[in-house]
Amino acid sequence: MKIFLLLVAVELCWAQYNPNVESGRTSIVHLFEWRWADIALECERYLAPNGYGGVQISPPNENIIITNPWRPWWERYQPISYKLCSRSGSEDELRNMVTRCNNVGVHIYVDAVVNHMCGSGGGAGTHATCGSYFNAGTRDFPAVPYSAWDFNDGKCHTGSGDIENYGDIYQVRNCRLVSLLDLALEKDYVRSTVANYMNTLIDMGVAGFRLDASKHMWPGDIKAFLDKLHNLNTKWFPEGTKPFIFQEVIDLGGEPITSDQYFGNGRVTEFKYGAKLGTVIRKWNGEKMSYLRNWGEGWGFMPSDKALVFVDNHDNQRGHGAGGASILTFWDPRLYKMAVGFMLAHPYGFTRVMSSYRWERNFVNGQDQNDWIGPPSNPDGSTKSVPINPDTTCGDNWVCEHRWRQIRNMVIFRNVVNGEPQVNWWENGNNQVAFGRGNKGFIIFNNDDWDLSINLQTGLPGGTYCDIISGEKEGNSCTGITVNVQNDGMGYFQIRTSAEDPFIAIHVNAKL
Ligand code: AAO
Repeated sequence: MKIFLLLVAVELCWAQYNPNVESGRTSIVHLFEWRWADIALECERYLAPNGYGGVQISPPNENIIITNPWRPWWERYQPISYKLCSRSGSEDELRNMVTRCNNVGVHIYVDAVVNHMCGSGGGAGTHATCGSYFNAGTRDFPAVPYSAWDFNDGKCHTGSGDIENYGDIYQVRNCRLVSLLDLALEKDYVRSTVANYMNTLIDMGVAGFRLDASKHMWPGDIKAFLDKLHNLNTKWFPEGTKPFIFQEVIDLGGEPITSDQYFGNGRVTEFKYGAKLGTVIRKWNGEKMSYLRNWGEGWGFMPSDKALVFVDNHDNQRGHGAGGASILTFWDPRLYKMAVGFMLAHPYGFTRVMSSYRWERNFVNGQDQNDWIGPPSNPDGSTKSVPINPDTTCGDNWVCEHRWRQIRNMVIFRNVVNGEPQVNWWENGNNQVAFGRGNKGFIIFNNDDWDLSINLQTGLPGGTYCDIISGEKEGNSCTGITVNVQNDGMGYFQIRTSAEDPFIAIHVNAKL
């Protein structure tokens, strides 16, 4: 009986909070707007060999086609049905990708848009990615099917029918987010329909879900459809495994809806993480890296085992969502690599790496007029595939941050130090900091405007290590900086302000 209760407790503790990555893997990457065929290849040729645990994919279900502006990325956040054809590919291509990725130990996490359907001004017709008919004006989505009964219109009491005040929890959850038709998730029919959609994906082999716009759904409604979900496909997961759930709730403080209201359902996105880390690394508001000593819960973040963390996401890298100007992205590569490096070295949270495409920005009064631009595409609107250059970077404006040596090697670092405590913190009172992870890895940053040269306790066994930021271990030599650690664990580090990347990281698997 005792053992049984213990097992139940373990199950309750882990269940939907467990990312379901293969043992030894600790991060996922958001391959924003990638085609399923490209993701399948990427799992096999790059993600598996480099220790990535999974991929967050763009919404796979049918969405509205918007042509003014031309095929914006955000049309995929306007569902028309739960049929599985999208700009990323067909249902067959989706299934093929899930199978091939799972077969190499890389799992798939679906961005589930279930709070709403398309915008109220979406019109009527068959301008949708599987060609299904719909009428936004009459709330008719026969391909699901949903009808006017299945929406919240009657429950919202704002003049516009849209959310007008984030201080009012009833508006936020019963009214339309930017005019998107709000589903009545208190209805069992809607809950079951959403659960059926998610179960189709679970049966296909996906490992979990990002729940889009969770702030706009009542936590109890989310729980009701989660309770209807199947366990994961036993072809790839142990019997009785629940899907990993992470809910998109933007909580930067100052609103009545808070992240902790959602902990019962699964993990929650910690938006404070990227907003604060960006401020620190940019040295805005008098922030310095030394203050990162108690990074994590000490900064008022949610408990580590509830947090999904990231430096930037597909919204705030282009001024949507929240976080503001401090958010670091690939547009500031030197600072960005430091931020991602810090995130991947630090034990807090479950980490997600962003992988983006470049677009032509056009700032007017600080606002990017081109924040809508969709993925690299052909004139007919189809998304371009991701070409790989001889030097392993990506072409055609796919940024592929996850292939940047510094980021990829830090994903491996995190796997190597997994489970080790943070130790040997050092700081200079400004922007030079260092810390270790048990006796497995050590990282040091110089974000000050003067050179750093110092002997520090690394906690590592004596030997010669390859810095995995300036290079890596290749055969029996280092392609970048070499670090000597004495038998007492002391190591000498030098980082000039002129360094391409002002940080150094070493771990036991990159020892000569
Ligand atoms: C598009 C058009 C709209 C049009 C609509 C319907 O842009 O003009 O009305 O179609 O025709 C994405 C795009 C939207 C797009 C939508 C549908 O971002 O532009 O609308 O697809 O195509 C809120 C939500 C959050 C949401 C975020 C964008 O809470 O869930 O807005 N993110 C997800 C997705 C996102 C997607 C959707 C949801 C919809 O990741 O890609 O939208 O499926 C406050 C609130 C936040 C709120 C923000 C932004 O944030 O707290 O909850 O996020 O405002 O409205 C400070 C505050 C901070 C505040 C922030 C911004 O930082 O501290 O709390 O300022 O004011």
